[in-house]
Order: sequence, then C-alpha cells, then structure tokens
Amino acid sequence: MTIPVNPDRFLKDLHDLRRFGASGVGKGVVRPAYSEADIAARDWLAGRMKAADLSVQVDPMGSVFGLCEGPSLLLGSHSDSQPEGGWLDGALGVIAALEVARAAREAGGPPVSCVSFQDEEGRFGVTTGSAAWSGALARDRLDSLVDPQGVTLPQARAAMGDRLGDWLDPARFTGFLEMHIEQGPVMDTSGEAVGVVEAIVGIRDMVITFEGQQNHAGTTPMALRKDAFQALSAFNALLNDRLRNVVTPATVWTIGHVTLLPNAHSIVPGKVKFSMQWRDGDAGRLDRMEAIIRETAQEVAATRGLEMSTGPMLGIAPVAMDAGFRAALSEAAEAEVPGRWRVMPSGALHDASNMARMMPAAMVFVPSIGGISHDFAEDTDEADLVTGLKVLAGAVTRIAG
Ligand code: HGY
Ligand code: MN
Ligand code: MN
Ligand code: MN
Repeated sequence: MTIPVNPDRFLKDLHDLRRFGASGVGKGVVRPAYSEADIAARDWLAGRMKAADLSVQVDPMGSVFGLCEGPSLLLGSHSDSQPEGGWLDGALGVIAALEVARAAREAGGPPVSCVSFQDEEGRFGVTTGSAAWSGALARDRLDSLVDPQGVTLPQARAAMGDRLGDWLDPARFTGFLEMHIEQGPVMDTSGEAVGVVEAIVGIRDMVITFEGQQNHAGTTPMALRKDAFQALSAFNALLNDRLRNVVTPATVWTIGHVTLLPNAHSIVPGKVKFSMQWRDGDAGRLDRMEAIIRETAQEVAATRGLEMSTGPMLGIAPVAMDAGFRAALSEAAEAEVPGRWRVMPSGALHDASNMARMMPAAMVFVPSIGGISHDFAEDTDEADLVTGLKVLAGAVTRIAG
C-alpha cells in the first residue's frame, strides 16, 4: 500500500522542533546533546510519538524510540545539533520517520518504529548514541568519555535523570532507513532532488597534546622557546605536505577544536590540545593516515623539545549500504522524480553507519542549499523536503509492503 504521508503535518512538526534551542540567527539551532534544549526537544518528541499511538522507550544513552508492537522497520536520525547547527541536520530524519510511522499506523500499513539517537554530533565522540547501541563504541568506554569542556558523559547523562531506560533488543527491528540532508554541494549544483547513499565514509578522531614551556613573551629568545602554538603550526604544515602523497580528492582531515594554554598575549604558550579528525572511504587509507599523523606529531615535538601525547582514538569504519534497501530507495526515487536522482557516497557520518552493523540499513539524501551545513545558514527547499519524505515512505512500502 502507499503510505499516505501528510506533508503539512510533517513540515509543522519540523518547524516546531526548531523552536528548541533556536539560535536567533536564521533558522539555526544550538541543541547539543544533553543540553536543556536537547532534553526539552526529546520530551516534546516523546509526546508526539505518544500522540501517534507509538510507545516511547528511552535507552541508557538517551536515544528516544517510538515503537509499534512486534517486529518492524526502524526509521530515524538524531535531534541533537552541533554547537552551531542547522535546523535540518538530524531533525529532518527524525520528523520524517515520525511522519511515516504515524501515517502507516493510521492507514493500517506496515509496522514502522522511529528513533531520535542521542549525541550523533559527537559531543562525546563520534555518533555516540547509536555507536554505543551497536557496539561500535564499547560500552565499557562510555564512562571515560569527556567533552571538550571537561564534562564527563555520566555527568551529562545525569541531566536526563529517570527518563533513561534499558537498551533495546536490535532483533525487534528488521532494518533501518535514515533520511538526511546531503550537507554538501553535489545535488544543489546538479539540480537533482534525491540522493541514494551507496556507502558512508569511515572516520577517526583523537586529541593530540603538545606540552612545552610557558614563559615570558618579551624576554624569552626565539631560539630557546618551547612554544606549543609554533609546534601546532609546524605540525599542521608538515602534515598537509605529507598527507598529499596518500590521499584522494575525497579524503578530508580537520583540526577543528584547539585549546591553547594559557591563551594570553604576552605569554609563550606552554600547552596546546587539539582535535585531529580524518575521514575516507577506505580503511587502509585511514590506517596510513594515522601512521603519518602520529609520526609527524612525534617528530615535531622531538625537534622542538616538547612532549607529545595522544588521547584515546574513536572511529567508525567505512560501511556500504544494504543493496536491497538501496534498490527500494532507487525505485521510489525514480517513481517520485524520474531522472532527477543519483547514487552517491556520504562524506558525513550518520547513525546509519552504526545501524548497518546490526541490520540492513540505507539512507536517502535531499539537497542542501549552497552545500552549507554545520552552520546556522543550513537550509533546503520545502519541495525537496517533501520529495524526500515521499521517497522514504515509498521505500518503506517496497520493503515492508
Ligand atoms: O560530523 C559528522 O559527519 C556528523 O554530522 N556528526
Ligand atoms: Mn546529521
Ligand atoms: Mn551533523
Ligand atoms: Mn611582567
């Protein structure tokens, strides 16, 4: 049967979710995992699930499930945001999932459950909520995770109090589908409306620390300094040079968070802690990059007389999407927007990466205006949002009938 999704109801819920943590700049949101806004949004979402006659269960990480009875497909994404996030990254997939589950239930269609995973945006790691559920992140590591401000995961989770429940048995779900914005420029440039994801890149992420000697910025001769900022700067230049030999145009690496200590005009900085993240579709290349990163950091520290240390590494392996689910999405896309869709990889991480470890999983993308995401300016044309919803519903029909 065709699942009679309601585009107006879907768009209204999507805009209602945006009010939680609204940044006041464009449609942007500030809704990091376990913040007041995030928890309020999860409570609102639980209410919408109950109103749709789904039973709500929250797992030990704070991922919120809206369940129907018996085995079902699971649809969803995440409702936490980056520290400066867009209104669609994650939220779109959560509300599309809610709408398809709700419409299917009302019409006596196939059983569909929905979920908003917690901390996909990695306040405590990489897609933390779904990684912990799938085992990609060992559960005995959870208590040792710390955010960039020094808050531990157990401290942050405590804010969800007695909302937290037990892990769900993945065996109750027959597969996972996630709708998401592309977060890149490909479809916006080509004019296509839908992307069917073939594979999701792998990621590795760790913190590197250089520790030198804090000193007076007026009296310490340049040749005698053990300057942590200069070490980071030299490391970055050397690393970019060396990685060039092993990467492809699709490989990316980012130093996105830096803490320079003590961070004052007239003090030679004694310490720098920074995030080092790299992504590629090939696990062997991720290994080779890791070796170069570690060697280069070691070498720069040794040459300049600083100490170098690395924190625990987090990672998610590259993963292919399920062939049958991809075919269902492709058929649904062709039916909805003939010739205006493509098959493409995902350079962003998604909860679907972890779900693919436990059950068949696949993803559908809609375009991002200007290719902008992880920014308040992130947006997508309403017509594309609705097209994506219909393709998702069409794929559910083809998979679960
Ligand atoms: O960074 C990512 O790829 C994801 O948005 N957390
Ligand atoms: Mn996302
Ligand atoms: Mn994101
Ligand atoms: Mn002085």
